[in-house]
Amino acid sequence: MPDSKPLNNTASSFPILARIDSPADLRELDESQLPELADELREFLLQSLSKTGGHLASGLGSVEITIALHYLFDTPRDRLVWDVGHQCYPHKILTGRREQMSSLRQHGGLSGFPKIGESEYDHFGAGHSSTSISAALGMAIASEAQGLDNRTVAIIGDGGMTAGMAYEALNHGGAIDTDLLVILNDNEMSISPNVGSMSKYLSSIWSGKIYSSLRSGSKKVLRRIPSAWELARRAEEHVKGMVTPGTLFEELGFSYFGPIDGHNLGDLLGLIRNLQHLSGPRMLHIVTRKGKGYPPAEEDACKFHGVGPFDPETGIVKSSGKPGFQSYTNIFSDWLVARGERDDKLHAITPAMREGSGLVKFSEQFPERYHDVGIAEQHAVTLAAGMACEGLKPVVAIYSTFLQRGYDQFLHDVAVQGLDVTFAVDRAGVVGADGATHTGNFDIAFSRCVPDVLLMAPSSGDEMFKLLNTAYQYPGPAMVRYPRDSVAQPQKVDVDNCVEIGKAVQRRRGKRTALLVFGSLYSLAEPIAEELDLSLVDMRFVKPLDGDMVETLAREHEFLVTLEDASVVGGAGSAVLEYLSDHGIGTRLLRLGLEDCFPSQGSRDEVLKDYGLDPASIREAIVKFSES
Ligand SMILES: Cc1ncc(C[n+]2csc(CCOP(=O)(O)OP(=O)(O)O)c2C)c(N)n1
Repeated sequence: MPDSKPLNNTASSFPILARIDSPADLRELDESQLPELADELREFLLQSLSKTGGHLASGLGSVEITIALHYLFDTPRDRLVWDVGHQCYPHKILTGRREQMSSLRQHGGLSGFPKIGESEYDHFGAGHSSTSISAALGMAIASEAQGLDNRTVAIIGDGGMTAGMAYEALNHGGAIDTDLLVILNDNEMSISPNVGSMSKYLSSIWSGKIYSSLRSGSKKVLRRIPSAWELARRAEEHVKGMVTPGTLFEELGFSYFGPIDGHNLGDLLGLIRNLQHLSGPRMLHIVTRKGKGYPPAEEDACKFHGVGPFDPETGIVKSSGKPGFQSYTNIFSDWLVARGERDDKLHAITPAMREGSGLVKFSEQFPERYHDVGIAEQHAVTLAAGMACEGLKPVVAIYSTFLQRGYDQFLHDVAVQGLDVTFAVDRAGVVGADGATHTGNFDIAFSRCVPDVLLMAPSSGDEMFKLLNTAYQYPGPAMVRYPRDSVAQPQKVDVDNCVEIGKAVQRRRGKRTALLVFGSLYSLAEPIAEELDLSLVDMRFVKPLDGDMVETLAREHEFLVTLEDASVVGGAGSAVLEYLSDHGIGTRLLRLGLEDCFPSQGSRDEVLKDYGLDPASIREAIVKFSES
């Protein structure tokens, strides 16, 4: 664990919270003490995250439901499955990890998500959204099959409910009688305001527009299950008429309760207690406020969805940018707007990542050509395929890790049909604090086996423009992958210049050893090449690989070294190795990249160092290899 100081959590600062080292301690409290505990938990979370950074707004919004669930359920025997997991910090604090919160998301510290190996209370790991109902249903079926009587609860947000997977699970769960409680935590926000007709439907239930018209209809549905009807009647009395049936979920086979105020502990406890007497698939819809209790986060929940360290008094986030440097994301953002100005066929698509993917400017300037499809990567990719069929020029801006969700769509809908879709693949390689679930180290391996795809990795900001132009003008599927990192600010936005497809550039001539760099680690490679007198090549393309260049380098050098910010298993270095082997070339090759692993968490530099991708380790590995 890192040597970071725990927050001052003495009894005087947090008198109730300081006594809770496990949910068993929480259950000792009198119900009347819980609102006070909620206040302390919120304050603790705020103070703690102001130092470490992290997902603040979602946790603030889920304080009461977390307390209620641990108070009423027999955790860890009963299972809680958090969707995405970014809202689980209150859960971490109440389950014995309060003192470790100062290490949250730090190198060697607590994960920012639930993690099975971290605690017996983390029943299912997450990071990607909309898995909770499936996982919880699986656990519930397993419990039933083994004759156990423990209970399972999935907690999912309205953002999480925009993904198809959630409906696949509801469709299955609603058709079998397995005992499962789904808590739908609805705050009308994904990272940015939630989108789509389901979001509108949920809001319309809450705003009461369909309250009265549904009331009689759903009573009919519930009457078919006498215990449910009786429960609904009692629960309804208990929460003073705040329970409104929701037909859509009932049609899917779930007994639906809500919506109720998810910050009112009395209502939550009353209703959940009653729901515990029911069996079968049930859904409780609670309405919460993202950022609850901290005005800066309530006003700008998007900014406080995931933040760096900030001043808790003012809400001002500490700046982390390096002067003269620009993030690859911003470079893409500038390119997209400039290219969009030129070409009204350009449509930009994001699966719920407007801010992270650098689409804010484009969305403001070209709202009619901007499509936030919700957390729906599969749909995003096939939507682009459809647009391309009809002559549009779609650009899918997607994180490497989330492209994994859209892989079949990329392969089957786009690539097989050779459709003209540009993929701007952000967060490719080491991502830093989000850790293993978000790492983008697999995209090269899973994309380069797909025929006729262009796969490129820029070595600088200026190169990024050229490779984006090349991808955009290529009349088939093309990907540009770039990391969560900054590079020297390019001179000006370039929407014209392309590079020759499949051609690398030799930037330095040296002796004995040639260093072949795929992508952003180029900036680390340059001084090493100078110092060790290496030949240095900016490979630009993983696919098609510049075979002529590889052959020439192999002929002229004793050793080849490849360098990439991606898994070495199936990575760009593997492509070079295959080429050498296929052509009977025996030159020795060292492949540097992420080893066969799920990378650790920490700052990008710390994680790169863990895998020998910091300048000193790269240098040492090359020296050792060239001497062997
Ligand atoms: C498959 C996938 N795509 C995108 C994301 C990025 N992401 C993390 S949280 C989030 C919004 C989740 O909204 P919601 O479920 O409503 O939770 P809230 O933050 O509002 O509490 C998104 C899009 C993700 N984690 N997983």
